[in-house]
Order: sequence, then C-alpha cells, then structure tokens
Amino acid sequence: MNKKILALGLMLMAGTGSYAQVSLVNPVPQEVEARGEIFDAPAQWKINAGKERLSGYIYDALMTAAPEAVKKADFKITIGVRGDSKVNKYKKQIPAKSEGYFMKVTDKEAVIAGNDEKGLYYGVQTLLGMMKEGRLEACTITDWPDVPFRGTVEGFYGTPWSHEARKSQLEFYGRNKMNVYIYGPKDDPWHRDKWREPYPEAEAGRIAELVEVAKKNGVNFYWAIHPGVDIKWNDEDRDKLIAKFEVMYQLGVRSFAVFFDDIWGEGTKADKQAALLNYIDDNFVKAKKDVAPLILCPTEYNKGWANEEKGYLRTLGKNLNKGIEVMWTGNSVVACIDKPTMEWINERIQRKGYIWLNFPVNDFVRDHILMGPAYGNGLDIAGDVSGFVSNPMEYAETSKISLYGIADYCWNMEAYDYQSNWEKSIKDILPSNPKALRTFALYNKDLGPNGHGFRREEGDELKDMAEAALSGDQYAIAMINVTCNELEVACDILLNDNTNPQLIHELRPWIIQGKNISAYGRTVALMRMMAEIKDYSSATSPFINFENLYKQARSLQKQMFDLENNKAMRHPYQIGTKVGTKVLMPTLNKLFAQATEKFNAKNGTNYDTTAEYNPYKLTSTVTQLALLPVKINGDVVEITPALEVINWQDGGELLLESETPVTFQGMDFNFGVNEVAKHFRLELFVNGAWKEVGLLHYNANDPVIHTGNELGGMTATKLRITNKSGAEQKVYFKNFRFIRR
Ligand code: LOG
Repeated sequence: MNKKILALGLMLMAGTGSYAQVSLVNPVPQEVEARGEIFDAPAQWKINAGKERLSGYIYDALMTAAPEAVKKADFKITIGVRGDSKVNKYKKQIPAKSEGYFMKVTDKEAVIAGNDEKGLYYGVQTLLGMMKEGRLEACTITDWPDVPFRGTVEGFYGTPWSHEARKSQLEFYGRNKMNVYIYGPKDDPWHRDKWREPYPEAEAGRIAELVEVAKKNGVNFYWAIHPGVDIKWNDEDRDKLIAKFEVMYQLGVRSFAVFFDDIWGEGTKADKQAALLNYIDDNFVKAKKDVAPLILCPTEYNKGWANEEKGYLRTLGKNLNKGIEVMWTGNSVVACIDKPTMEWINERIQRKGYIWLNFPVNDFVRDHILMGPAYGNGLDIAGDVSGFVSNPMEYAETSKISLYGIADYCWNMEAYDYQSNWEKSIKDILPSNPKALRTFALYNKDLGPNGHGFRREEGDELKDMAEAALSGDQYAIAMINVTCNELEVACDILLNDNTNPQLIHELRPWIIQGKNISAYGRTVALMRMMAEIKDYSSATSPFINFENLYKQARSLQKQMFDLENNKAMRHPYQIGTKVGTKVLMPTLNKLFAQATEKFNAKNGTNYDTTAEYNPYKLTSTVTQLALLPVKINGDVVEITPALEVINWQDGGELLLESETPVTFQGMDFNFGVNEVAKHFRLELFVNGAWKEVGLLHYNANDPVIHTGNELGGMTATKLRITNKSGAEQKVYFKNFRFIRR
C-alpha cells in the first residue's frame, strides 16, 4: 500500500470531521487502511491466545486497560507472535521487521500479530491508544519502527529525576513505543564521583524496581557508569568497574553504558577507553550472554570538539569491538542531526552513530523551561543511526511534551510532522486543559541566548501584531492586550488544574512569571493607548491615568525581577525564571519605552524609559565562552556557567565591558580546578590603561579563585582574564561573579 495515499486518506477524513481514532495513536503508524467506520470502544474483552501469551507484560497491559475484561465479553482480541497458531492466518501480513506488527480491527474483534514479542506489545499499545477517547475505528495497520533504539538518556546536570518521575517516564515510553532508557544523571554520586562504590541499600532497591518497571513497559534499562574523572588504566580499576557492573547485574540490570564525556586528562585516551570497553565486552557482556551490546559516550562526542590530528574518533572506530555503540551529539554539544552529521561521524567510528540529542535538556539555560516541539532533525537519517535518545530536562513531566515528538520521529521518520505531533502531545499530557497548556507553552519554547547558541522558534505568530503595535496601530495594541489576557487566563487555569500535579508543580515558577508578564503587557498596552490621548483623564477613571499605569508597570517589572531572584522559586545554580523572551517580552518592553517617550515628549515629563537593560557585554577569544550570557542580580553581576570542559588556549581572553564605570566591591570565580589561579591574569581597565589585579586561592583544596585586596574600590570600564600559562588550560567555568558598589 502506498503510504502517501494512506496519509492523504487520513487527512481527508479528519477534514470531514469524522473521528479518526487511529490519529490518536503516537507514534504515527507506518501503514494504515481505514474508512472512517467508528464505534464505541469495548469496555470488556476476551482474549484469544495461546497459553504462553496469557500471562506476562503484554497480557497485563491489555488487562490493566480493561479491568472489567471477562471471558464472556463480546469483543474478542486475538494476540500472537509470528509462529503462534492463533495468528497463523495472518503470517503473510506480518511485516518482517524487528518490533513490527500487523493489526486488524473490526467492530467485533481485534487481531494483533507481532513479528516478535515487542511487536505484539506495540500492537497492543496501538489498540489502546486508539481507544483513548472511548471509541474505536475499523482498520488494518502494518507497523514497525524506523530506528531500532529509541528513548532517553537521563544525562543532564542538576537534580536527578525522582523515583516516581522515572516510573512515570518508563510507562510513558512504553505507551509511545520507546525502548531505551539510559540512566546516567551527572549528579548521581554512584554514577560518577563514587563510581567504584555500590549503591546504598535503599538506592539499590529503587534501581531494581525501575528495572522491573522498565521490563513491564518494554523498555531496556541501561545503567551508565562515568569513571573518566579519576580512572587509572590499571587492572585494579578495571576490575572495580566490572565489579560495579556485577552488582548492578545482580539488581537486574542487563544493559550497560560507559560515559567519558566532560572530562580531561588520562581518562580521555581513546586507545585506553577502547581497550576497557573491549575488555568489558569480552569478559562481562559476552560471558553473561543475556546482556545487551555496550554503549560508549566518547570524550569527543561532537564534531566541534573532535581533534582530527590526534585521531581520537578513528582510534575508537578501529579498536572498539564490533557491536559496541558510540554516542554522538552532532556537530556541536547541542545540535540538530542531519545527513551530513551522520556521514561525518559514521565514517570515523566505522559504525552507525548512536545519537544523544541534547534537547529538551535545559541544564545550561536553567531560567527557561522548554515546552516546544522536537524539530529540526533530518527526516532522512533513519538508516544512518543505530539509536536515537534524547537528553531531557530535570523537569521530567514537562519533558514529555518534547519526548512525545522524539518517539514519533524515531518510529516513523519520513511522516514526522512536528507541529501536529506537538498539538497531540499537549492533549496527551493535559487532557483536562489542553488549550491552557498550549497557550502557556507558546511562550516557553526558545532557550534565550545561551553558550551553545542553540535557539528554537517562538512567538512567530505574534510578530505581525507586534510590529503593527509598535508602529502605533491601535487595533494591534488592543490585540496585545487580548494576547496577554489569554496568557493570564491560561496561567490561572493551569494553577488550579489538579489532574497532573507534577506538571503544574514543575511549571509553577514559570506560570507565576507568566501571570506577571500578562499583567505587565496589559498595563503597557493601556499606557501606549493613553500616551496618544490628549486629555487622558477624561478617557477613563481619574485614577487609571498614565502616571499610575507607569507606576504599575514599574512595579510589575520589579515583581518579575524579584520572582527571578526568589530563592524558593529560582534554580539554585542560575538566576532567572524567564517566559516569552523571544518575542512577547521584547515587544512589551519596547512598547513600554515608546509609550513613556511619547508621554514625556507631550507633557514635558522625564519618566525613565528603560525597561530591561543590560549594560554589560561579554566577548571572548575562547570559543566556548564567547556566547555566555551575563546576568545582573542587584549589585551582583554574573556570567552564566558552562558545564563542559573549556579548552582555554594560551593567550585566550575573556573580556567584559560595561557601558558606565563600575566600582568594584569584590570578585570571585571558580574554574573547577585546584591551584589554577597562577595560570590566569586578571586586569581592569582603569583611566585608559590595563592594571593587573592579583589572583589567589585561599587554600590548596579549594578551586575558588579570589582577587587581591587591591580590587576593592577600584573603578573600571572593562575587565579581562587571560590564560598566561604558555599552554592550553583545561578548566570548567563553574561561576564568575563580581559585586559592584
Ligand atoms: C553533557 C550533558 C549535558 C549536556 C547539555 C553530553 C554528552 N554531555 O556539555 O551531561 O546535559 O551537555 O548541557 C554536556 O552531552 N556537556
């Protein structure tokens, strides 16, 4: 059957207003035949299957969905796997594809025939997905995944997911046909710093439970170890690693990964890494017989960091045992994946790359929460990747919005339509109030300026209105008011929605900020209107005049700022709770300035027109530092941290310029390395000349770098930090801040 014609058929049906229940299924199935025959979904069913299928996770999935299911129910569901006599009749229709299935639904029965067990499981998920809204549709479906390994890597910095969140994720993966979950949260001590030590009992128990939940949902639970920070390439450490894997194996884990990202030094050697992985492969994976192929996350995990001369990747490609997977984030740390990306890496590692997509992870933009669609990855790379996993946010529930798209993309790549997938995902995550969630999500898609330069579309739908409003169009200004009103209604509805408490809990700081912004927007729109009115006092109540609106707008600006810096609300690592930063907020701030200017001009007043203003500009010859945003928090000025290893070349400098002279109170920064201060020079630009300021550590075990006493009271317009060591320095950029007087 021609896929395109089928897709068209589905679209036409949706257009005529009939309920296409198949369209509720995520991921979109490969081949569907349906004529729009819709009927009520059965509340009960009897299962027709061989004995071997009447227990286990697939049977449970069907039974949990219809607790009323009884043997005498009218609706019959036949399930089987290729070779089972019950589905023998359909053996020609079953796609000969791993995890594929054939399915036929009428008003009397459903038949699901898997090419393998997983295929059967996914057929069951399709049936259950179709019935989500209480109806069912006659159809036949032939389906299989494009990408063999699909899922997530819990691989971010920050608070690891809770146990409850992980269980909920695994169920979500099962429903959406993702089969991989790689456990590797950077801030789990037993994953990284204490990689040699076994988990304490309670944690171990939770991992064992997760393995079970994963199995029930058709997900492979991979446990990742991150030994590169301090591994010694000797037998002792090698055996300790195997011993740790053995402990995890005893807990039920059957799939393993080794991560070498974000490290430097001994641990980064390709030949040693390959030898270790091969050893694990030969002596653990193959010896156990029931363990999945190993996954490696290399140190040079993106093209931007690949050192061609040293040939790290080619060494891995040549030395690593066949079958060991190699992860890849693309052309940079945070990037979309396309055909050339894959051609480049696959040739070097002599296998198909296993994609680690750094989206929707927000550990480098903690002031933003990401609720946008997953888009931008090539629709033609199914044959070029061995696996595709997404690194999500520490906000597990909210991440499901984008993950819903990743699941669809990986399953049926060519047909992937990110916009319609996104609309579906919103309904799936909050069926009680999809419109409110959608409205709010519109303002939480982009990441804002960030060190990786990765941006997302946001607010395109506002652009015409914004432009017209800024050119003084009264209707457009009124529409800004309506738009902000919508946002506020959405925020209030969400705050009082109790159907998905975890989601609302995660979103709460951003929702509160959303309310502030909508209030601000309405005030600003009114200010802009009043600025045009000659005798504004007669236009409305004598109290709501321009002056008072101006005061209100100022108050709201301050409330937004206070919320950003609210210790209970803000993320401990980074200032900020930002909403609508791409189009809405800049428009409102421009409108505020414009209204105030107009009013000043007309009335000879002198109201301050600056709304949000950053007098600091950062530039750097160290590429990885060049894009880091500068944030102001009262008298504290901070540069946003970077998470990865910074290769700070000899002579490389970081320059921070201020529009007006700054008198310094204090300064400290942390490059994550002990005794590194001696390699760097700090200078302040005072009265037209650079002046050096001393740098020191208070003690040898503390990486924090302090400045000499001479800094206090110095006034300067620029500062720069230079690597003066004569060699490249590998450091982290954990924080940098100064306090102004
Ligand atoms: C880390 C990852 C982090 C991500 C985004 C990889 C392979 N490693 O720069 O833990 O969540 O980028 O900040 C990374 O991506 N380092």
